[in-house]
Amino acid sequence: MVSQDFVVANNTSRAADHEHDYETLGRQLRRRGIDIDRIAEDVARFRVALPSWAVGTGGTRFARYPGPGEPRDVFDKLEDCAAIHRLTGATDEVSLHFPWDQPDDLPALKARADELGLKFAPVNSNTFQDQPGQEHSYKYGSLTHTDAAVRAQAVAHNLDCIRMGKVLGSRALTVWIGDGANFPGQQHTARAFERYLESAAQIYAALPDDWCMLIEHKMYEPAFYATVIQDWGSSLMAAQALGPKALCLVDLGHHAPNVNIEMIVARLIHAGRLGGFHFNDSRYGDDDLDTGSINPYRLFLVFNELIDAERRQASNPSLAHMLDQSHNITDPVESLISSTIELQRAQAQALLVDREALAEFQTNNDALMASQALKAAFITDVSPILAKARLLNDAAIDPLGAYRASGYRQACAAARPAARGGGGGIV
Ligand code: PSV
Ligand code: MN
Repeated sequence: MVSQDFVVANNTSRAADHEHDYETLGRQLRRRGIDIDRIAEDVARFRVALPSWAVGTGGTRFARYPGPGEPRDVFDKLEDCAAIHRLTGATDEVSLHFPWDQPDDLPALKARADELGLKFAPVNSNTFQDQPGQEHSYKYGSLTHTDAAVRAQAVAHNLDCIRMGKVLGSRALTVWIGDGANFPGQQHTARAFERYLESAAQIYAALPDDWCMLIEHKMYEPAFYATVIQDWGSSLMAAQALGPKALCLVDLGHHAPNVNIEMIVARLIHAGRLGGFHFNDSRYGDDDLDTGSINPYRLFLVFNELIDAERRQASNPSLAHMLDQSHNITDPVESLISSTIELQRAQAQALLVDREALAEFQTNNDALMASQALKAAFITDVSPILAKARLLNDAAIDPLGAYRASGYRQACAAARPAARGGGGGIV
């Protein structure tokens, strides 16, 4: 564990420079009519859930290169998440994936999370893989399979996820299915969607009153010709057919290249059905790269829509922010820290947008100045605000620097002997 005393000591040597930078930026922003403290307080309230599966080294179909001190089970994963939260102050929630994270003793897992100051975000079901001893295979689908017995098994797994999530204090179930077809004609397109709705309705009926169901769409992979819930249109149609507790989850990597994701966000908010995000970044497809590492402007534009909706008091349920990345060549803890910072950066930049000026430029069809209004916010170096927000949460001024100085990874390497070798896939 990275101790609080360590964080405080690490901050001491950086405090004077931070104060100076924060004051300088504060003066600049005051000239733009912005109160820096209010922005820092808003950023300090930002939270994003860590995906349990991302604290282990990821992999591709070709290889996996395990790193030292990888978590061996869900309890180790919680420790890594707690270390990340101690440094960022923004990640006190963990999103579990069942059955990957299924412990023998759920109350013990809950107790450990309480001890570490962690809560449980939406739980994720997995019907895209067969599990040992499972009666029916998901090779040709799960919730949309042509065989009713397979569908029933997939529904039962989702109900089990809800049961486990209730014990852990989670409040939502994320459902992503890999169901689809690799060949034209393989699947009856319309019937497969009807079967999805029928299965999903059984899951929906089992949701506790204060839960919601997050429907995650994905354009392709593992199905390469057509996926049943392939886009936000299918996701929204399903959510609207199921009922008000069904919401759409946007994973940034699940779209065709160049798709305007911020526009999708705006439309889902209009429908009151945006449920949350799986944040990551990509260049080609579902690359699962670190958030903000490829296209930070797009991330900013997504947050711009969120802040705009907040200001308009658009009636959309509160959002579940989650990371969903695969760390193939970096220390996963470092990637998750840096991704959290990038999310807060995008949020801070979006908070700086002069919305009154922007509205006027839009009304007057002044395209150039409207785009400049966004750019002005985006190019502001908000790093001192992010550091201040972390200080408000008793976290680190420089989380990555502090992490490297803490020797956490080396301690994990000693305490967690390698449990497995290479091979594809995620932990
Ligand atoms: C699928 O690509 C996905 O985005 C879903 O959220 C899964 O639950 C997750 O990645 C892990 O495979
Ligand atoms: Mn995802």
